[in-house]
Amino acid sequence: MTTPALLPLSGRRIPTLSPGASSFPHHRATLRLSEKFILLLILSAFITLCFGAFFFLPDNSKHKRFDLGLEDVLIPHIDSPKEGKHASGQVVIHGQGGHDEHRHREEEESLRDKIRADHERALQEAKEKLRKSREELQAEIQTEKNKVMEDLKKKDAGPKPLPPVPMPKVVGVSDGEPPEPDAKEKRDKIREMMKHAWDSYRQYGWGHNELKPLAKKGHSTNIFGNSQLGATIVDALDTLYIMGLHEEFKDGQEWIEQNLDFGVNAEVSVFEVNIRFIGGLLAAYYLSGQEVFKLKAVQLAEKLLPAFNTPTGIPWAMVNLKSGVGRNWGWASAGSSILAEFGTLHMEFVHLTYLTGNPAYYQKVMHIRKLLAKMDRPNGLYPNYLNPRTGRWGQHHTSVGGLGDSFYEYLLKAWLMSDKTDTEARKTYDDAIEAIERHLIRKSNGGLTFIGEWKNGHLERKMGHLACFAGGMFALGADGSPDDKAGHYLQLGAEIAHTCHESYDRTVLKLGPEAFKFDSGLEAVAVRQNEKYYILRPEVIETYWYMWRFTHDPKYRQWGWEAAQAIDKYCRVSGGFSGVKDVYSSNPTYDDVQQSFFLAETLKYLYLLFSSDDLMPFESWVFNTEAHPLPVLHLGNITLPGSEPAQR
Ligand code: DMJ
Repeated sequence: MTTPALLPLSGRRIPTLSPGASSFPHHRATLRLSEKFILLLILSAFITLCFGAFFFLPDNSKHKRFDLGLEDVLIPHIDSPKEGKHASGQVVIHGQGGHDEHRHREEEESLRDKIRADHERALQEAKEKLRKSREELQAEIQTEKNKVMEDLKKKDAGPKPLPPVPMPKVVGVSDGEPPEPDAKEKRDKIREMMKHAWDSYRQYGWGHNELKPLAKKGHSTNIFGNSQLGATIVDALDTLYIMGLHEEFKDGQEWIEQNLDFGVNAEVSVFEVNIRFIGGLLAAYYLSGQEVFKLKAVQLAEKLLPAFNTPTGIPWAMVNLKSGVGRNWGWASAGSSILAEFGTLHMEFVHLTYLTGNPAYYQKVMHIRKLLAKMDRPNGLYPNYLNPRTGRWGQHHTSVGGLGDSFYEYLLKAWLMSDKTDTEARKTYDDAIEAIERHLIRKSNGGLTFIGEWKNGHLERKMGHLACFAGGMFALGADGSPDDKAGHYLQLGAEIAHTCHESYDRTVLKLGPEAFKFDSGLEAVAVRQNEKYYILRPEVIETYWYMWRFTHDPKYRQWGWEAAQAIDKYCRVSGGFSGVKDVYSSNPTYDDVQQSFFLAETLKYLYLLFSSDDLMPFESWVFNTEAHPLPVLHLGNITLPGSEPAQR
């Protein structure tokens, strides 16, 4: 019998199997690689089964009596300390009486029969497979392929349709035109700044995450991984909506409908993606009622869930949107997750459960809260680092600025967003703030109240721009604070606002530095070169807005206007707005980045500062940490799936 060396298959030529090497009836059949692979699989399954049979035998002591020639392998050696326990077990078995002997023999018999039967069945199955014709095998492969295609299609079709849920009462989405002509004029100017930022991004960076306003091209940072997810579009949507820039909003919506795809191979920051994308999409949904935003938010949220697959349930800082593999920042204390990152998910995740009926989101964030509640807190403070593998704190650093900030903010806002029913969140916030006041908040020699940073039992007399948001937080939390301390917290908010304003006022550009000191005769000024930059951050203006809403003291509008003018004067370029590297220099250089939060937060807070209070009132809306408004959920009337007490 001659066997052609090669037969053409699908345009490729591959060698045949040697006929003498197998019981394959169609000796001359040529096998494709996939078929060979199946055969190999079958054979290896068969071999595995043979070996597996031995390994699954119930007790080592019984194996000894099998005439399989494997005693030496299966019976532990007496001199092995790890296996000494098994050896002593053997002695006990050998010491049994005749009845036991008989029983053992029977068991062995039946076990041997079982193995024999298994072998025969496997052999039979293997033979049947091998007997199949090439066509049959091809048909099987095709069926498998079809199944895979079907699964893929199902995946592409996106999540199952979401259950209908009542839209929370959306009030205060009004024009908010202020009665004062001066405020109206200023508000128009802020809207014009937003137009310039948006149009520049539209022209030069469309679809990229951010914009390089000097180079006039797209920009991105590692928080978005290697992706083009249009972060600026998503972050800016609700600001556009609130400002009545509806054409621009529609443009953004269209881009999202046609281009926003989260199945990309990009390792993103769970925190940043949550606050900017999920927060932004949810806010756009609640404001406009357009389903696409809700669907996209849910699709993205599903991609973030694998980040919670850690030994403790404390999520990784980063997750790959495609593979679901998570990890932490290399710089974070011995592989730790960060308080302000895993502690800033609650608002969005509660809304996700509300909108999808899927309890997973709510349960994930409640698990984090419960875990934290059980932990010891040095001096009542929450350290910024927590190891997701061990569940232990990393370095004992505490801060209300970067790494800690929005954890405290979300405790307060969880309570507000639940229509003040989540009293556990409120209590946790109150306790945390009490410890912060005791250990971190001080008055400088010049009478400026500041929030320092706690580092291993030592207070660093330095405050970050990021910590300036806390003025607004204290004011927002004043009502409802324990021991009738509402006045105290409103005052504390005012003092922080004043200090942060000083940090702006003591610079050449009237823009605040990234961090400022209260040490060695210094008051609210930056010392190190790498702390002198301003990157279009919102926190100081955010505090002005909250203070304005609670006090209507005109100085807050005045301070906000000073900041707006400085931004327009020193950060505006023909291609958008840029951060500056040194606020103490009259001739600053640009960092050439238009941050997405400039459109999401800085300009939105400025606009609201010059609007009337009936636009987005606090009774109905709570702003997430990226200034995306989410409606208050009247949880007195709603039960979130997963929040019900466990059934007995
Ligand atoms: C924003 O992305 C959010 O406010 C976050 O909580 C921290 N700060 C940046 C802007 O400064």
